[in-house]
Amino acid sequence: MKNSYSLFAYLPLLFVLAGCQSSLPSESSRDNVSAADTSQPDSTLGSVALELLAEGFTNPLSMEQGPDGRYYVVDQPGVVYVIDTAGQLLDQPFLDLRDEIMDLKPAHEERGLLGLAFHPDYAANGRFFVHYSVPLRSGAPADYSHTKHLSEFRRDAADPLRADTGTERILLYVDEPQGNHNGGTLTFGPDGYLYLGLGDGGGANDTGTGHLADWYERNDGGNGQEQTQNLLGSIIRIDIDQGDPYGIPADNFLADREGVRETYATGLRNPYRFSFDRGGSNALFAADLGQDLWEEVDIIQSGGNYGWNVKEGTSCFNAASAKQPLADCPNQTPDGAPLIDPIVVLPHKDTLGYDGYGIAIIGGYVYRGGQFSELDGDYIFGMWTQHHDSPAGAIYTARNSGGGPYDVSEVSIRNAADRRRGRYINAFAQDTAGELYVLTSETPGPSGTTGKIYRMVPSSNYDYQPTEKSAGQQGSH
Ligand SMILES: [Ca+2]
Ligand SMILES: [Ca+2]
Ligand SMILES: [Ca+2]
Repeated sequence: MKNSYSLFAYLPLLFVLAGCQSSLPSESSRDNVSAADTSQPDSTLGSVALELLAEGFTNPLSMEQGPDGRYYVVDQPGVVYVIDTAGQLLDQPFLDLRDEIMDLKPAHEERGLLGLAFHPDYAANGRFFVHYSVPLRSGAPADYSHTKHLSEFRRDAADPLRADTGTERILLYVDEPQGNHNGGTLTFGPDGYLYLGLGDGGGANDTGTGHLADWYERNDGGNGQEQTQNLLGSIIRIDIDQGDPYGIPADNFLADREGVRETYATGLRNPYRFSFDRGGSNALFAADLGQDLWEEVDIIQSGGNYGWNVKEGTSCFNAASAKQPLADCPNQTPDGAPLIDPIVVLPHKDTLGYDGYGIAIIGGYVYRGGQFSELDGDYIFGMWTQHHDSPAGAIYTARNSGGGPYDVSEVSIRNAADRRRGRYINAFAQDTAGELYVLTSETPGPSGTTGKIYRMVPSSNYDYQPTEKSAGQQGSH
């Protein structure tokens, strides 16, 4: 994840704040973004408390409930832990890749073990997939940072609570120019294909070492837009039931373009967490981390282009001076592909006079569980924190109000006098019943043992607090 340096080194000023209604600034309002709608939501979303599921992790980044009912927790340093159906965290890890994973920095680190996905038929075939960071492989450009593996493993034949590390099959190597923007999510879609999010290569502005030129000459760089030479800046999709080492779905939009055939959607900066709606039309919701000004949520369509580094949110990104957007920019590629705007755009605290939301948007899930009927169909997501050096993650809902930007409200967490204090929100998880979990730590990097996982449960003393901002309030920064 974590938003290590990308978010930090490059968004250091963005912290943030509270929920309220989000509003996408239009192109015409860009020069006066503080006029965007920050009115308060009229909302009583339900009562939410956080109930501790398990603790003692370092920096939990994802959790999957297996077909056996157990929870499998991905801890960034390289371990997958098991929580049994009684809620007991088992001593024996399911998988331990710490010897393979590169040395991680104790703070602000986006590398490590980043994602886990069970094959849809895992109960029968024991196949699962992970995505993790290793030292730069031989043959990669010498000035690059590291290499990532997308690997398949199998469950141990004799002990179903342990992986057989001898079964590793590396399906894909991704050489990363910089240490940040590693994406991370690995998940199966309703189509049975495996999806993986890849960042733009890191650094800042989508420029510098390893950032290729694209069609948009006004901004340097452009792995997000470049679609011929590497997979960076994309969500990819592969068929792990065909081919060697995998097959390419015939309708991948670049399926005939050697070298980038895996591409499913492009124009992304760092799609760290994304998920499919298990209901509705099974839409793919991805939170794409912003740089200095805007965080966003996109609904990802096959072949879609989400704008980076032409746009950050709906703003015209300026790679030469990232905090000063350009006055105008294209809304489509030269081939006529539209640059698709987000469904949610949230400002950083210091963004152009806004009283913003936070550092690093954390993608979650469309709520389809049974505990909070009023949240059914809402997209639940978070902000990692508001200030880089202090844990203050927040949870939000985005509701489709019928076309246009979704309405965003903050979920007030009761049981703790610490509604937005004390936790970095690293990720969310969803169990097989559709209920949601929040994965947290109290330090910004992969060190210590403050990692905790909470289940979102109803609270009897719920008190919804929509926002700390008032309409029209402006930052003084
Ligand atoms: Ca360019
Ligand atoms: Ca690309
Ligand atoms: Ca975008």
